Amino acid sequence: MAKDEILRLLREKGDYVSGEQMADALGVSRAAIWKQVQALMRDGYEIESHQNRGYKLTGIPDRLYPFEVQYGLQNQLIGRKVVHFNVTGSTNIVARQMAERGIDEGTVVIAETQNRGKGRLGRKWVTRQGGIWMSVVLKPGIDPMHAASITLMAAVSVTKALRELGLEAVIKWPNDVLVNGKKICGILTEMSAETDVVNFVILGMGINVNNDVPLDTATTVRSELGRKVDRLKLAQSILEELEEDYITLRDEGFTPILWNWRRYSDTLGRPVEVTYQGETIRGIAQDVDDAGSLLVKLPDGNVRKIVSGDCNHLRSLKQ
Ligand code: BT5
Repeated sequence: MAKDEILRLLREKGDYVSGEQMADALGVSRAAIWKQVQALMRDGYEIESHQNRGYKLTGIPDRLYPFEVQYGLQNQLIGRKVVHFNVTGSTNIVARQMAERGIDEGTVVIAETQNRGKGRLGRKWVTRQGGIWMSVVLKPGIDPMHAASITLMAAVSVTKALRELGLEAVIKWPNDVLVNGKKICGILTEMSAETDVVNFVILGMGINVNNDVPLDTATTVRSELGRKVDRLKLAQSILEELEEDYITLRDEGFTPILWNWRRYSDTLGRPVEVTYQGETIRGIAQDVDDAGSLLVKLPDGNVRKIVSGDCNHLRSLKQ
């Protein structure tokens, strides 16, 4: 796209580039360049124009535009296509519709805000400007029984990216990343499957970054670090961790991911209360198996396998 090409030229030069130079490089007229420069300015880019010297990029908007997300991203697969919305209902729904129409694996759908952000089981996800709300289309070719491993993998990737910022991020089974006991990220994995094979997985991730979140149980990167962070860099770092973990999962299976998951888990070894299909059990979270299910040791010594559910960490089993 001409707009992206202009942006690339301005970025690479880091100084004034004349309209004529850009027009020659892109094989279009100078008037066409000016039109695209104006479009970029409407998108929030700050561009100085000087009669003789041309155009200079002086400011980038705080938006997760596809060009910005892809610029400098080290990935081959995840993020090779990025779709951006200022507002949408839910990035998971948009990504699903695209996947149904056969969009490539690795496509990332990002929204600045969502007005129907989804949690699991019909719950709402609060989405305000300043967070990272994105969904990735994956085609892992795994057994539907193993789809939970994608959720656990993403929790590992997000945790690693948050730790690079200096946060003590930990994982709460199955789909939460916590900092100081509060939820900083939630993951929603949805799939389309036949009996024995997954057609595609939509991996939705919501990360509270510079946004407000009106919940006592939640926190944000900004409030934990006491400063705003570069949302774009964090989004790129999450996508890079995700690519590494996804390739490991595809090539070597879930075991190496599980090792990292155990390392960052805040759930294992703890007394927990797990609600699963209307039933609530208490016990000690013993381990996670190779399908991502939680193994809970009950007070009578039996071990229950929980495929999915809600998990609360308890101080003690008598709590
Ligand atoms: C989740 O569900 O944690 C999955 C959240 C996935 C959100 C992403 S954003 C991009 C993509 N598009 C979507 O529409 N969704 C995905 P669950 O475990 O059911 O947790 C939901 C609960 O978390 C809610 O009932 C609230 O208590 C709490 N919650 C809601 N918004 C939150 C937020 N922004 N931060 C932390 N906690 C939140």
